[in-house]
Amino acid sequence: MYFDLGVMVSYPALLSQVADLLYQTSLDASVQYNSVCGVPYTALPLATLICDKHQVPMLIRRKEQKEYGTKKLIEGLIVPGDTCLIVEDVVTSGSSILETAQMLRKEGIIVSDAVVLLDREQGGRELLEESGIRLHSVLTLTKLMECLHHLGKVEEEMVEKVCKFVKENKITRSASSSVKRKCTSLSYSSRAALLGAHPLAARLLTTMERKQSNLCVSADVTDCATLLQLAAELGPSICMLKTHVDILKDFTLDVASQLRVLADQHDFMIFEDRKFADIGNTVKHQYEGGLYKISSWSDVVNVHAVPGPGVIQGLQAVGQPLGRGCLVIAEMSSKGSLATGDYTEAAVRMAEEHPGFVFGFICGHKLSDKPELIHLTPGVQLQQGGDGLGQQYQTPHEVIANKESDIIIVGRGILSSSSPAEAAETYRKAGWEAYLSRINKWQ
Ligand code: 5BU
Repeated sequence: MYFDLGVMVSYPALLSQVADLLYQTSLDASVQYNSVCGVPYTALPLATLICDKHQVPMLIRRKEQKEYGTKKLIEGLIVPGDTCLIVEDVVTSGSSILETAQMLRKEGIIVSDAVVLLDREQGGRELLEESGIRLHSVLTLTKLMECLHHLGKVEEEMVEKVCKFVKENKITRSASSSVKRKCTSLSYSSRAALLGAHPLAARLLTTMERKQSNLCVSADVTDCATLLQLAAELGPSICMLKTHVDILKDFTLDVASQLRVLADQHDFMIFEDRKFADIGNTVKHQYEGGLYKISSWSDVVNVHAVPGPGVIQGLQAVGQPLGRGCLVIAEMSSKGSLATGDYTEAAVRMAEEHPGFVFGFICGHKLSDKPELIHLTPGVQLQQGGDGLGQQYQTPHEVIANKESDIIIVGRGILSSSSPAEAAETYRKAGWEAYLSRINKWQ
């Protein structure tokens, strides 16, 4: 069974009508995007027509890398953090859309939706969904056959034959995607029990399941009394409290001890968001000494990958004997972040190579198929948007259910509420429901 949709380019009026239908389908699904990219080649003119008619910027995916000049695989203005809608003519397994999405994602572009003229209903929709891409189709094969039959163009017998063929020829998942499916559907508690899980990750995952919380509150306040009050009030709702100790105007080690007591009492981890980014020897001092003595009270710290593995090894020398853990910043939530593509991939490798100390990532979406690693995502609020200074927000559902991260990090979404405790409960429930919908998807 083959659909030769390439022939559409010879019928300009038809091509233009198809472009309109694709655009309308994305509107009906309320898809938001900043650019459009057609899967080469048939969908290229369709994307061009949509972009021209509706004045949307276009991105072009090259099929072959240029051998001279920029060697770029994506042409057009790339703005990391922007969202791109993929356009395609026909979908069978979804692999061409996925390839295009991977190339765009490598550049830091968000891809969450694709629109297609014809869905052959052979498993592409489900496979794309596993990779966080919703498929919107103008037509499904069943609908097409119904129409053709209704118009007297095909016999009943042919309709049945086609439907039978589709049913019997669903695309089977590749080994790698079944691993992905498996680890996406694992519960926090079953991941805690995995061999190779860092003891701190195992403790955290167990706490998350027990408290039904994948919420980390970012306690970005400037005085210690407010910090301690927040820790006491929000303690029951959170699995982790994130601090920026250097914005506190009255920090003392006694405050750190009081915070530690609250953390133990309410069973949450303390995460000092220090973002170490120097050579191993310097970060060792910054972690252990100075005014803050971070290693003495914080369960978790994080590092930028930019200095190379030495930054982890320096911290590990101090933190591992104390049972502490570390997160590698593989992506950032801020607009224009340079932590994308090859950098992100190298950061993931660096994390995976230090299992004795690193137990996860700061990132925008799931990056590793190792279920013992934990993904934490900042830039979360109940409404999408930004803060005017580069911060970009995704919703808890988007982060946990669609992007398959594990923990939402929420600051102002909770702190600027008149009742932070109530707001924290709202976020806890939203994060937990998103987690349940993710793991139940495959049951
Ligand atoms: P917000 O109020 O929810 O926007 O606060 C987010 C917090 O997460 C804030 O403390 C940031 O320093 C921190 N953060 C972030 O927003 N984005 C990142 O990529 C990283 C940390 Br890493």
